[in-house]
Amino acid sequence: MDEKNVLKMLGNAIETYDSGAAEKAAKEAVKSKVDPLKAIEAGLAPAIERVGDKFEKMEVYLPELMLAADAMKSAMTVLMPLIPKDKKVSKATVVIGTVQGDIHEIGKNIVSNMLMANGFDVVDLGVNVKTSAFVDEAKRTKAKIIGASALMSSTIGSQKDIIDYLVSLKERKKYGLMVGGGPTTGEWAKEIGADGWGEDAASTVKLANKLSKG
Ligand code: B12
Repeated sequence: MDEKNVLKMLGNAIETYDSGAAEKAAKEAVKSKVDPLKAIEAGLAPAIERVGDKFEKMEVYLPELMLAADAMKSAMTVLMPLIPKDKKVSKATVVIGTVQGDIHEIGKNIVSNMLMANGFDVVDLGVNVKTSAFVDEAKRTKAKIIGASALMSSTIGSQKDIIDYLVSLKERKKYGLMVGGGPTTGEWAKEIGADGWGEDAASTVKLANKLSKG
């Protein structure tokens, strides 16, 4: 199957909330040699965002959103392990997680995988991570970079909390802080004093490369 049709098949599976079809489409992507990251970012991600838009307009409800997320996971289970891991010496350790009060993990997981694939050691704290846990774990693992994901306007403030906490400990300069997730922007990152914003997995890798050198 050509790439365009594979991407369409992936998107359709998400928009019809069909986990079985999503897994099948992901296997088709592998068979057709579509780059796994492209399959995720150009096939699956735009589709789940379209479902999110329908949810916002109340054209679909939470159960559909959850089924779409499940379908996304089924496809990602096939695709994620195929992102090749870079076995070179670790560039730096990155502590990453989704902030307190927020359980969205799909984007954070994509970013984690891409960082690993590009030679970073990643400590993924999961979702609903306390502000202090980001910092404690960064200290424990001697991380150079902290990454905080937030998907809701009600939780992006926790990204600033991490920075304020580091400032209060007089440890702000020890870490490069990068933020990302749906409602965040480059302006937001600047406003809260973060060291950068990652719009997607590829730009996050570039940003992490820069921060690991700084
Ligand atoms: C899937 C989804 C869910 C799933 C999550 C499943 C899971 N395991 O993650 C479920 C169904 C559980 C869910 C629940 C809820 N959701 Co929801 N959800 C979404 C949806 C549709 C897609 C999010 C997603 O995965 N996008 C795809 C990924 C690939 O994109 P991404 O996360 O932005 O990540 C990319 C970049 O941002 C960046 N990035 C991400 N993280 C990081 C981190 C760093 C450090 C960096 C540098 C970069 C980076 O790289 C990623 C790869 O490209 C969005 C809609 C949307 N348009 O975002 C709503 C959305 C985020 N949800 C929303 C809401 C309201 C909720 C609920 C409150 C609903 C409810 N009434 O219960 C709950 C939240 C519960 C909670 N406490 O967290 C709203 C938030 C509104 C707002 N602005 O505040 C949205 C925007 C939907 C909407 N339009 O109304 N949701």
